[in-house]
Amino acid sequence: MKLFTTAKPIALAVTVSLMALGCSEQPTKPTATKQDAIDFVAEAEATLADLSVEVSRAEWIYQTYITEDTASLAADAGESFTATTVALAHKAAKFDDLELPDEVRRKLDKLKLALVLPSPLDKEKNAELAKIAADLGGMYGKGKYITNDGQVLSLPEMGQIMANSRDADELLELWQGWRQVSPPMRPLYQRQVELANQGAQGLGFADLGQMWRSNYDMPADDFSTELDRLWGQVKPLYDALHCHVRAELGEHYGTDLVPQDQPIPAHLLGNMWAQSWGNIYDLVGPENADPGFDLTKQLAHHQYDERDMVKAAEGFFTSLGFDPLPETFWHRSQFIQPRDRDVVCHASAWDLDNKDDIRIKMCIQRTGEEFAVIHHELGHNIYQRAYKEQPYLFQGSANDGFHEALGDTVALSVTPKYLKQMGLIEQVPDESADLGLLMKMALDKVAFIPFGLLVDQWRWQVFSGQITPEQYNQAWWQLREKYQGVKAPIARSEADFDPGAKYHVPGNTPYTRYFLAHILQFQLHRSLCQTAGDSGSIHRCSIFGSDDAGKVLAQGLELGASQPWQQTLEVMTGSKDMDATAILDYFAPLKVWLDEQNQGRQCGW
Ligand code: X8Z
Ligand code: ZN
Repeated sequence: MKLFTTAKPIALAVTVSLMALGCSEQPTKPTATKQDAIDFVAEAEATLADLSVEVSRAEWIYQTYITEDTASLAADAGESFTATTVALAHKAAKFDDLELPDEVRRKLDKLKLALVLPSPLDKEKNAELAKIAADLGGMYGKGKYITNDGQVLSLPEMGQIMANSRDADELLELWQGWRQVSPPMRPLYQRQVELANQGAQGLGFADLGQMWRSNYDMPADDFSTELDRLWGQVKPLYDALHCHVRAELGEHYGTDLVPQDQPIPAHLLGNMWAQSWGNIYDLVGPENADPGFDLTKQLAHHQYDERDMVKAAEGFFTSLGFDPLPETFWHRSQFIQPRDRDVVCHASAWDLDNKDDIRIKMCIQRTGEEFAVIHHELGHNIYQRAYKEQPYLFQGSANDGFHEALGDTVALSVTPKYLKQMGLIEQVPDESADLGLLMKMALDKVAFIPFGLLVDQWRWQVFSGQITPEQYNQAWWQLREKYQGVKAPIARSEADFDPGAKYHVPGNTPYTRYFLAHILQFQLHRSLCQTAGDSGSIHRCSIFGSDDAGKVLAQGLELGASQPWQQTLEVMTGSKDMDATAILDYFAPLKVWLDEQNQGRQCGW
């Protein structure tokens, strides 16, 4: 493994060539050359590649074994990685006015945007930020709730109860219980915002939100406009789904609990965050269109354990021509929640050495929902391996929405036809069940879209100061109501910090990527189905076993972040624009049905 003496030779290289310019009496600001920039980028990439391996290892150990010691090691590794990256990003500014080859310019831009939480150029503040980030992650990971009758529940256990219970009191208790995890995060979060904003400003951004929005190969403001456009395309479908779901919940729980002219109480939607609603299918699905199988039950019936579920998902990717996962994946991944220690259960996919040491970390539940999450995570690993030959600064997805979309795109092909091929169900349901299947999918995917949008609407406003710390919680609920039409089931106050009860806030993972992924996955699915030669309706198509679809996918994935995402999207779909018409096509039959059902109902909130 190469070891570079980091910043020093880089600075020297620049200075030497500047002196060679030999300005006489009037010492002018020395200028860097194109070759300096090329050398600088090469060294920066080598340095960061090495450091990133250390940081990943420390983070992996921390997240799979949370203790004070591992927290400290993770914070130390994060601290040095951030310090080095920030120093390099500042140095990159030297080349701002130089005309450079596109590849070098793109790498310099990527370097400036490499950190989610940039620290100021100050040793103490950098250490403080690294510690806060590690602590916040640990607070979430260690979170548990002791029920009124004394049971100690982990988050996955609470998730299972939220999915299956139809007892409003029990749901409320867990909803409220889990949210006790986050009030202690509030002062840390506030300080973290201050520090990371200073870091972003040091790099020339107005605030951290503007920095996050600048990573989409278009001006940050245009990106916001693009999000509004895409949401505008989907909103009528979401509104129709919301109207129907609220009406059915009103039938089940009574209209006192679910008033028909107000947002839906957040504890009744089958999910801790009311972000996807597939678990309440039994309450809202159409009559006479039942798909006739329940994947969770089928997995149990066929005695699939966690590893079998991962193997099956791997099989989908290999059917497209991707290599099997390496042996180390099976030894080093975490599939099952360890009982003897705290871990971060939230699913994630890792690439420890920027080459072949890919892994997932999950606390897999044996459910259909988790089967989809496994495909999602393997999608990350397959993507990581596909771009591993790219230079370090291009080892990433076209934009972060693509990374989140790949596994989901594949999972859209987990159709009944495919499940039958796999031997997981005995019979493909009749076409009359399509409406039921579409409803289940809409509850998972369409319901998610406004949530996918609002998390960063909140964060961006927090970063810009438009939302002050005194308004953190109320602003969160205003956005939840505005976008999702979902409300807190009990009064909340600024003693609460409900955004902190969602993994990605203490975990500092940008969230707009999931909004994009929910648009992109349908767009990719529609186009790959055409490539695979499936001319039937898009919701029945499966690309399983299609070499042609696999080749197109691989072609796009291998490009990594080496070119603007618009060009990669064109390689994969023939279009340069993100477009929500595919999701509308997919759900068109359901939309007709929803509109019929909603006739005479009062919609909106
Ligand atoms: O966090 C995730 C993945 C890991 S990248 C499991 N997702 C978001 C969430 O759970 O909130 C996938 C969908 C949205
Ligand atoms: Zn993901």
